[in-house]
Amino acid sequence: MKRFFSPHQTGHAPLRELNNGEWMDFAESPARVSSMLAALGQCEAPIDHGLGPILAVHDADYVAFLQSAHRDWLKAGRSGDAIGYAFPVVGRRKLDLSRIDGRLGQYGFDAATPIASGTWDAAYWGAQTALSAFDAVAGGGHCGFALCRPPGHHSGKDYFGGYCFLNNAAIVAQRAVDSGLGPVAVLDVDYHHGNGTQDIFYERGDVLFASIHADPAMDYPYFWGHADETGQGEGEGATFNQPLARGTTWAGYEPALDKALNAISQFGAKFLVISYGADTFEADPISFLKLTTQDMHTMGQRISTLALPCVTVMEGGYNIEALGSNVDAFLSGLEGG
Ligand code: OKP
Ligand code: ZN
Repeated sequence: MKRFFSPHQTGHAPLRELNNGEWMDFAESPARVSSMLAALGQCEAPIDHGLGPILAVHDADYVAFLQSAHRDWLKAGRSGDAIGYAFPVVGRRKLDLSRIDGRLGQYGFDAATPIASGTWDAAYWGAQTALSAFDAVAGGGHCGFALCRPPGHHSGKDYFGGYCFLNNAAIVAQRAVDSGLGPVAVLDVDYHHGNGTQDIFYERGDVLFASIHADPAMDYPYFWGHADETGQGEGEGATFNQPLARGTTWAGYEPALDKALNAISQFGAKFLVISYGADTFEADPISFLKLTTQDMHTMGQRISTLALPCVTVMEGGYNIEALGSNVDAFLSGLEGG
C-alpha cells in the first residue's frame, strides 16, 4: 500500500488547548507524526493539486479565512495561537466581519481548535497528501494511506473545529465521485463522530456516510452523531450512525462494524474512504473505548472483505507511544495480512 506524507504537516504546532476549563498541552501534537513514521517507514511526498479539489468541498470565503486567520490575529496585536471565544449559535448566517474574533467565531464551532502560524500550510499539505493517496488508488492500486495531520473529519464546508480545518476524507470522496468512481462510501471509525463529513454529504444520495463512535450524549462533538440522524432529501438513508457506550470492547464494536459493512455493500459502493482514528485504543488519553492493537488489525481485516478500492485518511489517536503500532496493525489487516 502506498503511503503519503508531507513534512509541511508538522508545522501546525499550537501550544495548548482549553480542556474542562483549564489549559492543557495540545493533544493533536506534531509528535504524533514521529510515532507513525517510525512504525510505517518511508512515505512518499504528495503532489500539489492546488486549491481546486479543496474548493470542490469547502467554501472560498472559508478557505480565505483559514489562509489569513493567524496573520489577522497578529495584526490585531495578539500573540500565540488564535482562539475564538464567541460563537453565533442562534441564526448563524454569512456575515462579512472584519474583526478576527468575529471571524474565528463565524468559521469555528469550538474554542479548543487553536490556529497557529503553520496551520494553513499543514492543512493544505494534509489535503494534498490525501489527494495523492487517491491518485495511487485511481491509478490502479488497491489501497492507499494518507498520513494526514491535522485531521479533517470535524471540518464542514465552511467551518473548522475538533482539531480539523480541511476535510481530507470528504475531499477524497468528492474527487472519487468527480472521477466517475462512485458511488462512494465513507466509513468513519475514529472515536469521535465525523460531523463535518456527515454535514457535507447529508443531502447527497451518492455518498454514504457510516460512522461508529462514542455516544455524543457523553462525548465530543455532542451535537451530531446521534442514531436518529439518517440524512435528508436525496440523502435520506445515506447517513448511518452507530453510537457506542464508553467502555465498549471489541465484543461490542464488532457487531457495529459488521452492520456498517453490510450497509456499505447494500448501498452498492464502488469506492471506499476510511476515516481512521486510533483513539478507539484502550489507552487513549482523551477517549474511552477499549480496543486493543490486535483489534485494530482485525478491524482492518474485516474491512478488507469489502474488496473495494480504498483510501485511508488519518484522523485522531492521541496515545503517542502506541499510535504507530496501532496504525500499522490496522493497515496490515487492511492489506489482508
Ligand atoms: C479530533 B478527532 C477539549 C476536548 C475536545 C476535541 C476532540 C477532537 C478530536 N480539549 N476535544 O476526532 O480525533
Ligand atoms: Zn477522534
